[in-house]
Amino acid sequence: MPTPHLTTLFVSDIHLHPSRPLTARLFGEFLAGPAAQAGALYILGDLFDAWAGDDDLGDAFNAGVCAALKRLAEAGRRVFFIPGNRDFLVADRFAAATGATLLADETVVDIHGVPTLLLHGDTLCTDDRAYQDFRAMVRARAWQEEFLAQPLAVRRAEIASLRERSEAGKRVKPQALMDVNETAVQQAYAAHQVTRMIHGHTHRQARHRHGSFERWVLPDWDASGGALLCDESGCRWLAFPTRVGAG
Ligand code: LP5
Ligand code: MN
Repeated sequence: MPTPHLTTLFVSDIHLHPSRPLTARLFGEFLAGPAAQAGALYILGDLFDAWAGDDDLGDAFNAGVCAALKRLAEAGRRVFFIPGNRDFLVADRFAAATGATLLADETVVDIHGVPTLLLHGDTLCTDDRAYQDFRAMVRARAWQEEFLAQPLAVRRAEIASLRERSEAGKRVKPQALMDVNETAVQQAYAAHQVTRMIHGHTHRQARHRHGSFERWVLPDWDASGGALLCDESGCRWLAFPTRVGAG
């Protein structure tokens, strides 16, 4: 058994949405169970299916998720959030509602003695030029100010259309194009001077090892969910007993 409060948990790609109540329930159970036993929880992006801006907190489903995170933070667990490509519009009101500390896209954290690069993972997928061009556009401050100036309903409709377009695109984009680019991975290790990184986004759960380098890819929660648990002795997968299925 890991020592309570001396463990660190990592999750990503939970894609919470009211249409997937079983995933939301599993996440609630995860917060009340394993996360409540850990010292810290890092959410590495795509907690939500999509986040239209912090006025999305007015939505009862979103508010419920944020309140559950806040309970964890108020119980003394540190909660950290790195934005994903679905929820990079989270800002100060989200941080206040959850008690989470927002971290930069690529952040190095000392995880039980090992400097570890934490990131969503989309920046490593450099072969997907259409996505990287799109990312550069929507991550620009001016674009975001213009987008957020629109009514919430308009933003939600645009996002719904974009989500459909994204899912259709993923059905025809070659699988290799949507995975990480190995050169980008090596550059990230070098730029941040680390030998370990943890990310999500590709939904290809794995532990990749190259010599002394280690890259953990977190699972998404669309099928079964899961988390990575790290402590003094290293990292290992935390699987969940129940499958989410299509829920
Ligand atoms: O998210 P996922 O896993 O399906 O796919 C990603 C990439 N897709 C995206 C788009 C998101 O899914 C949509 C949700 C965004 C919510 C953020 C809110 C603010 C933005 C709102 C803008 C209107 O990130 C997908 C990758 C895939 O990962 C694998 O890595 O391939 O990339 C794309 O789908 C991008 C397309 O290839 C290019 C799209 C160009 C669209 C330009 C028009 C934008 C305006 C549309 C308004 C209706
Ligand atoms: Mn993602």
